[in-house]
Amino acid sequence: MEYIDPQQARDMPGLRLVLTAGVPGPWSEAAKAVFQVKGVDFVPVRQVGGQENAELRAWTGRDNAPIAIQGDEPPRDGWADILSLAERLAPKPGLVPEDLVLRAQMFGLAHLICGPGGFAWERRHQLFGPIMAMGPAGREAVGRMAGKYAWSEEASAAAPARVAAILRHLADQLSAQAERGSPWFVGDEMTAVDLYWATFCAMLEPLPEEQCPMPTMLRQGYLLDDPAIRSERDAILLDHRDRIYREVLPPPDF
Ligand SMILES: N[C@@H](CCC(=O)N[C@@H](CS)C(=O)NCC(=O)O)C(=O)O
Repeated sequence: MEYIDPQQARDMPGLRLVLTAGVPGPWSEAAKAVFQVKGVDFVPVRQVGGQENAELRAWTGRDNAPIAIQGDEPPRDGWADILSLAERLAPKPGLVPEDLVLRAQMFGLAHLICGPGGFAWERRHQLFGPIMAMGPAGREAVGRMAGKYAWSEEASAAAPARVAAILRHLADQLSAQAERGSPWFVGDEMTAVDLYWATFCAMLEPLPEEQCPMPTMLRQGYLLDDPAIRSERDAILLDHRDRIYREVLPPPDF
């Protein structure tokens, strides 16, 4: 992916998408996926994970990723706001169900994957635990992010049980759907939550190295290898991710 700097992107027209450069960050990959599926072009803008990102902050008032900036509109940095923007820019294919029961279900599941207290949020709390415990070197590496995302030792200790519960709920949902003959998380068509799971599944088990080369340290950190959390039920979650990357999404490019 060819990134441009915030300073340069600021005055460009159209959609600019700020992404964490050099890592397949699930939130960034998810935002990209939504626009890619809809065929909406964007200018990729560089965010450097865990750093100050002063130029970005001067432009958008934010320093993390993803952020979608359409023309002169206010920057959007939440997954749901980014999805709404994508739906407006390209209504087809729709990724948000018309049916209200399905829509509520879709946003609920997406929140369990992407939102505060969700799968990736809790995985991040878990992942930062041993790094913060390393002392000054660890704090140097992730201290800024730990502060930004409300990490604490308590949050880190509570995370495994929360991660496990969410994974079981997502697996239950896919199993129930399979029983009623649908290969999607909700209803009978692909929605945003299918893309979110495909991209966020990296924090359960990254895609194989051939498909998604990434630094070994990051791969080890993303992999959830706690036997108390892993379960044979993960297979349905991994299969779903694999199918989305086989049939819908290009391999991550970061
Ligand atoms: N606000 C986003 C969440 C974004 C987020 O958590 N971004 C993290 C991904 S680890 C990030 O940018 N981390 C790098 C940093 O903060 O520098 C949403 O609700 O969709």
